Amino acid sequence: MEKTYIMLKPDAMKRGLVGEIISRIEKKGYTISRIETKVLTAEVLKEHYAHIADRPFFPDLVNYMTSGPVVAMIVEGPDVILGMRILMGATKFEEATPGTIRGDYAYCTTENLIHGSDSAETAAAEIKRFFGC
Ligand code: IDP
Ligand code: MG
Repeated sequence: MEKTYIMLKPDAMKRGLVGEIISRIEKKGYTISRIETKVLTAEVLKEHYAHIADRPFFPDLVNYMTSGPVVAMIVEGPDVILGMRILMGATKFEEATPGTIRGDYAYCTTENLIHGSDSAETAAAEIKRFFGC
């Protein structure tokens, strides 16, 4: 069984969409094996988002991601890494199709509600970073 790291971003909490998003994950048939709210630091975000730390939008991303608590999860299921990326929808809001979480609820690219690991390597590293296992 594969595992991935999923994080509901601060806008999901502020907009009252946590239940709706978790419900979609459950209805898909995946199992949430760990779940915790966390307040992230700029330091951990520099590590988590190292691949985009030099982009002009990075300071706005850190402000947004530290603006309130996130819901951190380990989600399990067959091919769950790819399956969750499909359920989430594309990064850019204008490319996220209706029926996906971002396509239905995100109206800009920075505040796009949900994070999901994009490969087996990042899933393992992110689960270790946020859950220490
Ligand atoms: P992902 O979350 O779909 O894996 P990444 O490229 O890893 O996308 O980017 C991480 C996060 O950085 C995105 O989810 C989004 O919040 C933000 N982001 C990415 N690209 C842009 C952009 O072009 N403008 C503004 N924010 C962006
Ligand atoms: Mg990513």
